[in-house]
Amino acid sequence: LDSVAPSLPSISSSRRERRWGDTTPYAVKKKLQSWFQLPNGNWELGRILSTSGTESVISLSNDKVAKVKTEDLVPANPDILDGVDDLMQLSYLNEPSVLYNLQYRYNQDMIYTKAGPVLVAINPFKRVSLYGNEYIEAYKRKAVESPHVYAIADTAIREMVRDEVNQSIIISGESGAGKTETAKIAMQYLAALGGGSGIEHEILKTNPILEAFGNAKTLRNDNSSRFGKLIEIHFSETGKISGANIQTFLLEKSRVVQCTEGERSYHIFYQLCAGAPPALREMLNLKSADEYKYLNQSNCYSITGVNDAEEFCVVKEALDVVHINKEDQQSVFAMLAAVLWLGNISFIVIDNENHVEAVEDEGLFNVAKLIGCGMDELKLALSTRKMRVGNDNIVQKLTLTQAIDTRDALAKSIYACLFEWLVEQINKSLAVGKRRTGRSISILDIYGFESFDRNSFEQFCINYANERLQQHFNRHLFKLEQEEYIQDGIDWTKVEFEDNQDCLSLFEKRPLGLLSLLDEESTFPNGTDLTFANKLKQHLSANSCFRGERDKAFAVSHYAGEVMYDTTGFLEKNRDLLHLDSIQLLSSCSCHLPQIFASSMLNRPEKPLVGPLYKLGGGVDSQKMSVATKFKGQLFLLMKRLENTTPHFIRCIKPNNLQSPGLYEQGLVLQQLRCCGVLEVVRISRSGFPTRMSHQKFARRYGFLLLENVASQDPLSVSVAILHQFNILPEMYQVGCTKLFFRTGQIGVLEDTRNRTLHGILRVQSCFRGHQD
Ligand code: AOV
Ligand code: MG
Repeated sequence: LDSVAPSLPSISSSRRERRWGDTTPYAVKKKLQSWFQLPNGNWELGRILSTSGTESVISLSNDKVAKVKTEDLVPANPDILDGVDDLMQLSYLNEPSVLYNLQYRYNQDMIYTKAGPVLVAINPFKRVSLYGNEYIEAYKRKAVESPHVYAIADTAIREMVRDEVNQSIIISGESGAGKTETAKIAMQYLAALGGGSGIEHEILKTNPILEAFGNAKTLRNDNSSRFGKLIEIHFSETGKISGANIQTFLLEKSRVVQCTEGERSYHIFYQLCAGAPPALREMLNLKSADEYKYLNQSNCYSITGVNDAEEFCVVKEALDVVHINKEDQQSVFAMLAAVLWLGNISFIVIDNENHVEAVEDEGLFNVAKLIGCGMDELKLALSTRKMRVGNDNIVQKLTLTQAIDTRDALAKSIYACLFEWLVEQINKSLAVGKRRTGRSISILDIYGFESFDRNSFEQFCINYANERLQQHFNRHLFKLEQEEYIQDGIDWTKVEFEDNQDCLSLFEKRPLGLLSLLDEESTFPNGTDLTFANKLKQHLSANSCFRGERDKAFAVSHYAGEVMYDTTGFLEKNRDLLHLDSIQLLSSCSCHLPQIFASSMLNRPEKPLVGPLYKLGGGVDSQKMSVATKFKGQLFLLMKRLENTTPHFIRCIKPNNLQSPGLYEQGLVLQQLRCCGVLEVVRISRSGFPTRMSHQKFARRYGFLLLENVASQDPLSVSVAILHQFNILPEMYQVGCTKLFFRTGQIGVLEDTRNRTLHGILRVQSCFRGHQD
């Protein structure tokens, strides 16, 4: 005890939050390795030198020793378990052991680790040599066993064929954790194994296109997806890819006109400005990115390591591959240029009531030319609004704010329609042939959980989507699994998990939930962001997931942490109005894309047609669905679709916030592991009974191995007789009313015996036949 370094304080138990410490009593023995937490929160490995009463003395790697409370020590695993490829194999399952194991592997570029049924992927932020044809071949031949996205994709294919059930690969994680890259790696494998028809090349080329139009640099991720995506890849009965279909969710369109300092708008704008060849430049009257207001407001033009001009060529080639012809490509680029030029249109005040008119400058001229309308019509559509008052049509002049909003709404709509149109063209090209095909594998990659200093409507929607996805994950890995045990009456102590139902209810409850209240306030003519915020505080303050904040702000306790939202702009973004004047302008254009956009807006009931101002078709208000409600509907359908598939979960983890390689921040990793429930999944899988078989099937499959004749007995008795004969340890299985439940690996033992016996029987039979001949 004399040698205790006085500089090291003893560590109190209050600081240590051991949310899922191992329940096995930990006999503190001399020489055992043990974890203890440093004041900075990191864990350090020590060896126990002595224990007296409630205190222990441990030696650290740097030859120092420390006195700590014995109860603060957390058992460490023996060295031979260093870097196991499935966390289930750890003898001691506790937070520091899991963190250490993942870090041990990460330091050797082994970024994938299994956590029971879930694949954990830690973003390397650098090229790792784990991909390509050789690896694909190896996983296909099952020559390698280490956890990998390829192995997940391989399992999905096998289970699709074996069980004739559609599969899904569901990728989640925070912004910048690596979901989109992981989705591409999975697609690569599916394309390699199911390739042959040529359609796989098209499928892979959708990635650069959708990333160019739907990804942008944010403060969290240089290539952040600003839309959600589900790609469903169809396979024929012979296991070949026969087509695909892409569904996208809620593109963040505000980014087109508004962008935070240090972030960028969509990649395609910068690519076009940097990479358009001279003829195209001339036709679009294209300038450099910094001359466009929509792009120069955030003061960020380039991304380290990315050449926008080169990317532009990649995108053009990809557009060729998915059969978007040159003429359509030109129209696409013209629409992009029109959006950029729209941002440069300015207004001047024309009377003493602050009404404005668009200035006849380069901006106005170029937009009119690019969308194919007259300058006068464009000017009118941006500075006035037609209204119906009683039986009269009147024209109202707009103020500066109204005019700017109208201009920006037009730019956002053109861009969002362009995105949808592109996805539609891609889907036509990827369409599954006439012959009905077998099955599909869907890959889900949505925008990850986001928490910035300032969070708006976009983060509100993105985080809501993540909350839904988290519930799907929970349902499959905890709820359904445990319900099955309980339903079948087996002995089972429930494993607790963080249920996020309360937070989802906060969003979805009617009439007093975030979404309903938002919609209600959005339809009130006098509703403002402030009245909305006040209403939330009035009705939701009792909810434990909700906290009213100063002014127009409120906070939500998400599964991944608390996020503070600023309601500024919520109502307008939720209403997403595009005035009829703008739609009419687009439909009168001579270019075909604006016409298509206009008709898509007019034909869909949920599209921008309201406004308390418009009465259409016999005076009935055409009610437009709000953005939030539409999104909620999409998410429900998505969940329903996923429910009908066998899910394979991949959890991406971001090891640091600097997007830099080799940096593993324990606290950050731990927080992600905790909030997504990875640790509980391991716990359930380890103590659970992942293999199950009905008594009938079990009796049929193994009954013949019995020494005594059991033909007359019921399946349950046969099953029990088999278990006894083979001395399967009682703790390795559970007998339910309808099924048998086994721990991992147990069924393999029986299968081996079965195979050996079958081979034996066959050999005996063939010998016997040989004698007869
Ligand atoms: P995300 O999809 O999860 O974020 P990404 O897939 O875009 O994250 O990954 C962010 C960046 O991390 C990529 O651009 C790569 O630089 C790097 N990265 C990720 N995975 C790998 C990998 N396996 N190998 C090498 N680098 C990788 V967001 O879309 O923001 O939620 O909305
Ligand atoms: Mg992404």
